[in-house]
Amino acid sequence: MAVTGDEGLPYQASGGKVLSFTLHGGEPLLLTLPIPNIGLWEVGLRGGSAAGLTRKLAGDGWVTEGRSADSLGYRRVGKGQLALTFSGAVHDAVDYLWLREVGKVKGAVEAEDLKAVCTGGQAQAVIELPKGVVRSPALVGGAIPTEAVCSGGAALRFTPAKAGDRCDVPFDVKESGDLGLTAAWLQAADQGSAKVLVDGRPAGSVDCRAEPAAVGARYGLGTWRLNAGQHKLSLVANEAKPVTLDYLLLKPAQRGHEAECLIPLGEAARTMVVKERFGAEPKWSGGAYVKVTAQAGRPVRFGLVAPRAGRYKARVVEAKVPAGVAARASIGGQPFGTLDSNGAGEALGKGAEASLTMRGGLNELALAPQAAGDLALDVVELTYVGRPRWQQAAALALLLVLIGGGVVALRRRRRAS
Ligand SMILES: [Ca+2]
Repeated sequence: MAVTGDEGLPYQASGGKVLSFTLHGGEPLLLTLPIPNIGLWEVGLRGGSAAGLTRKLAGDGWVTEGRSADSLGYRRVGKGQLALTFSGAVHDAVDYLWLREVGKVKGAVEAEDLKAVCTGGQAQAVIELPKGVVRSPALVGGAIPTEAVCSGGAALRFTPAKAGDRCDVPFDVKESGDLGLTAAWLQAADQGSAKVLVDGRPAGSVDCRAEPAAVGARYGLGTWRLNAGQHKLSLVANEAKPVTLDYLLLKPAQRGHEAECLIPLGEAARTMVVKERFGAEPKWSGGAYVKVTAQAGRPVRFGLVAPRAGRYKARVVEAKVPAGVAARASIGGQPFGTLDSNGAGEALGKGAEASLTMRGGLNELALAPQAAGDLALDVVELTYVGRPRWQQAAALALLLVLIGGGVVALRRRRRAS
């Protein structure tokens, strides 16, 4: 092994020098790469590609294939060192090695770091992804990784033994308030479906069966009023097949229920795309809008979480998109007017307003398209107005009974005196 010039090489070496080595099939050549912090790293090199030469990285298994010809792939590694070995019976040279950290999704609560507790089945952190995994088209734009890797290089896989098995995943909320929750999932042919609960309350369900295998799909779990402290996301298996959670996002609700935090119901998730703002697009509420490709006569449904039962003033704001169509909107079966998603380009919608009654927890927002095309939603604003009318009537009746009782008692006392 020696540092030599690049005269005998078909390329010009960086700095004009390379590490040349000759192996005789015995002890491998070991190079140690310094890793500054835990995370997902892509490792690559120039050179060391002669036929008959085997390159091997120590540590956990491959996450996925590398992006380019000189990339060896991705490894999730801790602080310390990563060993790269060359073996075979061959003469070759290495020009340089490179390390690149693959970013986590900004603000993500990595599922693999959460302490899941299962009732039936098991949960474990996984780093291996299915062969041929792609980046899901369900989330585009914004500051998201474009590579087909999990955020943080790992995910939490819940493998139920049977339908009904449950996995509780605790997560922390730092400040009390209304929080929009979303979760990213691994999708593959061997994945299953599960009901989702937030602190034991229904938050829809996910179906992670898909081909080809994909990472990056992120779906809403609702906007919830949560106090600071520990909360619980629960997965209840619909079948004996795994579901794999990549990360959670907790986003303070500034304006209302962001469309990307609404819970897709029924078929809505199949064609749903979250479009995050990353440049000169209109200023979507919360930085994103949601688009679903609808078929004529087939309503698109979302779950909308009301913090308590009562009367609300609600405003549903659509987004305008080129292939957009108009749809009749309703919440809990109460008509809401028409929203038109059609625009010359991407644009902010005007919205429609209505007063209505909602139950506490999950309510259904339905959009019935007037033709086949795209339905796009930006945000739903909910303002609590008061108790439901039946509760008001009951309170009034109770008050009248109390007053009546009081009057009777007063008269009796007067007669007695
Ligand atoms: Ca993750």
